[in-house]
Amino acid sequence: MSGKKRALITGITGQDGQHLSELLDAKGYEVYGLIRGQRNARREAFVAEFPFVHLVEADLTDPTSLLDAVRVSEADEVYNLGAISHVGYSFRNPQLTADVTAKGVLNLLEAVRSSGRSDEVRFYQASTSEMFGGLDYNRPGTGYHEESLFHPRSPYGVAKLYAHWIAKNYRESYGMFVATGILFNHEGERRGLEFVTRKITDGVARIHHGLQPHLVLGDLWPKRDWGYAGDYVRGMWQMLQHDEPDDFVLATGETHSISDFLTLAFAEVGIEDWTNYVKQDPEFMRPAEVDILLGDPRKAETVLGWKREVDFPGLVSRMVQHDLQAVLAP
Ligand code: NAP
Ligand code: G4F
Repeated sequence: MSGKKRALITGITGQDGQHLSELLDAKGYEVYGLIRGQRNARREAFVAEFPFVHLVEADLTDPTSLLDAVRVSEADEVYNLGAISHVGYSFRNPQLTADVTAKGVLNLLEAVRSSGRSDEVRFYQASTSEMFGGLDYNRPGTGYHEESLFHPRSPYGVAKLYAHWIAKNYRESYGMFVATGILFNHEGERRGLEFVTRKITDGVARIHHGLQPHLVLGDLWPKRDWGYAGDYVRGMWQMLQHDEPDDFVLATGETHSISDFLTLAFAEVGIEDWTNYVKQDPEFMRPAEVDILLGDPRKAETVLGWKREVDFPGLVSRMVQHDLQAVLAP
């Protein structure tokens, strides 16, 4: 075996998994990625773009496959990014969300524990600002921090809260190195088209090229603390290099509405008044909404030295510029 550090990433085909694979490869890691299902187009595309990743077939709902993945990879660091991660979808499929996003974490922690290597493995759990819920009573003026009260507002948020606490429980019960990153929304050119930012930048690019007449969205007033995914995966890695396992918020400390995002995105293609290009449909509204998310990243900045580099206008601009090319690709 080479002297390289070894990492196992679940959710490797997702936005963060792609950024993290690149980061760890650049740092000289041997990267293993958990991939589910049979051969399909997404897998082929992933292999073409990330040939350095060793793929291991497994599923977060299948404990035996996870034990195999931990054993085969002999990972020093396990990053659990796999999840049903779409909040709207979680209302339509709450049981699957619980199986994957909540119990899947327990399955993976147990796989590490029973592999006999739990003393050597550092584990990252992808926790989320959705656990806070964005309500008036629990929202500090300076933004949510690691000790803020939780009040999840979706089956996804509730599943992630279980995942967060079972991860902390394995740290406290078994002395495992388990860090949780409470990450606020992070976006970029690899964001799935089902999330609002990428739906907007893809739509703006299509409208600009005459490929689509308008965008259909849900509520436009909710506010999010939006950062760039590349900055956030750096923070995940920093959490696992720290002396002690701990919980860290990653956020920008700014919050903007979907309308603000629309204004900057349309301005990028010279459209000042976007109202005629955006329609609303209840299909994209949720039974319970998270009104406003604002994070306080001071602990990560002070303890880890983490700092985000891309600001809000920079994020919108890079996504629109990317999609202006991407929508024309064959
Ligand atoms: P994403 O793009 O939706 O990717 C989700 C990944 O999970 C995909 O690779 C998917 O694989 C995998 N997955 C789904 N079901 C699975 C199963 N049963 N077994 C194994 N893998 C499964 O998510 P992301 O934006 O990269 O986010 C990464 C993690 O951070 C997620 O846990 C998310 O909940 C959390 N998070 C994200 C944000 C954010 O703003 N992006 C903020 C806070 C927390 P397939 O390709 O096979 O579907
Ligand atoms: O882009 P979204 O779907 O992201 P959301 O719900 O904030 O969740 C994302 O961030 C979380 C961190 O806080 C992650 F944990 C989670 O995994 C995911 O990555 O929706 C953002 C906002 C919501 O208020 C939604 O109601 O945009 C609103 N929205 C309005 N129209 C829409 C749409 N969202 C989507 N996906 N599609 C719409 O057409």
